[in-house]
Amino acid sequence: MPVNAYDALVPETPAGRPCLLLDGGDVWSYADLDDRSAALAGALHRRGVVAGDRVVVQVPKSADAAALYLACLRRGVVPIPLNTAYTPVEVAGFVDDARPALVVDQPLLDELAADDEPLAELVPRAGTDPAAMLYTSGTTGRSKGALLSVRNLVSNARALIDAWRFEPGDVLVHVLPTFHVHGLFVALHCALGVGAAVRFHTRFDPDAVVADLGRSTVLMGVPTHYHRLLAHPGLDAAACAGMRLFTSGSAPLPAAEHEAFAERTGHRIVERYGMTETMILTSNPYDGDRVAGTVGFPLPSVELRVVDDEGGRCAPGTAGGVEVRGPGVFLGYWERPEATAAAFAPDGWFRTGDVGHVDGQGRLTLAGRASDLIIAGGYNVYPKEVELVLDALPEVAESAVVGVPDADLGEVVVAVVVPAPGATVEADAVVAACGDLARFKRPRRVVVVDELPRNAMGKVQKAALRAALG
Ligand code: MCA
Ligand code: AMP
Repeated sequence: MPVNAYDALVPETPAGRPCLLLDGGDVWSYADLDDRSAALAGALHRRGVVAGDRVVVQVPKSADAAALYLACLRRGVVPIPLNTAYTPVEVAGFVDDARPALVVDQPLLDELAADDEPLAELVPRAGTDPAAMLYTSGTTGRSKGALLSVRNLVSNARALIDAWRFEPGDVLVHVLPTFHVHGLFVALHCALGVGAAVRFHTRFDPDAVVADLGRSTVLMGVPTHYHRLLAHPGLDAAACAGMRLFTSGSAPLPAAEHEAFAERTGHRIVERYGMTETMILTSNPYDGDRVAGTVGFPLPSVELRVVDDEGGRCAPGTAGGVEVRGPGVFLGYWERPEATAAAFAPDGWFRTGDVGHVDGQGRLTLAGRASDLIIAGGYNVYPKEVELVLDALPEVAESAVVGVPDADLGEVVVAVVVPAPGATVEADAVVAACGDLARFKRPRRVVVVDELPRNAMGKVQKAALRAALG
């Protein structure tokens, strides 16, 4: 049955109801957001962008940026939001790969938003049509466009609104970037889907967030946010008086921080687990025990299994690869049939690349990842991408990039480098050589060694490096 994602995700809401409460004090009502997204829909149309076209968007978080996302949904256009930290070289790579009809930066967004011929029509799409494309490296190193369908977005929004009891009276503190599933879909869809208000912070400022908690009901964050809030002297039960829900995800929330937060505020954070390719998969319960260090139960429509290396099911308590099925699982990687095929088991289950175990009740605990992906502050860094840059330096014989535990960011990027014969490696030069990579990917520390630890097969032992550096 034809459906329009905007129509399905942002149901009719009393026009004057506040929607986006902005940093500077401005308020956009639901009618304002509807009008601006219709204006941007008109602007896209007049630039010849049609349903199914891809549009790359790299703009700072703003109300206009949110309206542009919704404008794309209205037109059936596939937005490709990019991290604002990506360098021009990285962006050029994505544009090359995606062949978008339009690349929107801030000047172009300003121009589009000034266009004043709204187009209110909502273009019908099939549930299986792509609604958005997000670059992610999945379980391997190379960035791929994950195609998420209209059904992926809509079904996950409904599941989360239900699981987390969203209602029109909610006020969501939105501190996440709007170029990832977490901030763009999970947070926005839950709030807009019920006509709730969104305190739209353009950056994460602990002072501003603590000040908002007294007049809000929900906060969604990554563990780094909670770590920084715990360092704020103003965080206590009184500051959270109106709050009903805190959620965490994108990276593991240390159990000690979950407990510390409960002690300080009286709130147990609901930790949940998801992935770009699958949307949100599991959540600790709204009612019932929220167990620190676990990511809870599969959402009602999600099937989850833990398998060993041969694909056999693991018994409860035994760790293995986490595989899933359900309406949130993506369509596949843009123009990468082999990578798409490799991401699924022969019987169609999606291989998350995460390692974990379930208990007798079906509650999932993650134990790590099968790959050596680094997650720093909720941003993914693929060691290979950084190693390729370092290995190209004349003074470097070889390198290994690992994630080393860090209280604030969870992990930080550390480069271990073996100098070429007779050469000297300067840490600053190594970091400077990464200038075409986004800053969050650049090594925070460079360690020079004579040789890398290897196993009998000659493979670099990253676990040994992490243990030695942690
Ligand atoms: C900023 N910097 C970082 C990171 N963020 N370095 C490493 N890792 C990071 N994540 C660096 C900047 O390059 C800069 O370095 C310095 O920190 C300060 O920059 P600033 O922008 O002020 O940073 P911040 O505001 O303190 O940012 C920290 C942050 C941010 C708020 C935690 O990283 C963030 O918003 N993370 C959330 C990511 C997220 O939403 N992930 C969801 C994806 P220099 O000083 O050298 O210039 S996962 C997902 O969507 C799935 C579905 C899921 O499960 O949710
Ligand atoms: P991304 O590919 O950016 O969507 O990141 C998804 C990955 O983040 C997952 O495959 C997990 O490894 C990790 N992740 C998300 N939520 C959690 C969580 N609550 N605990 C541990 N890891 C998580």
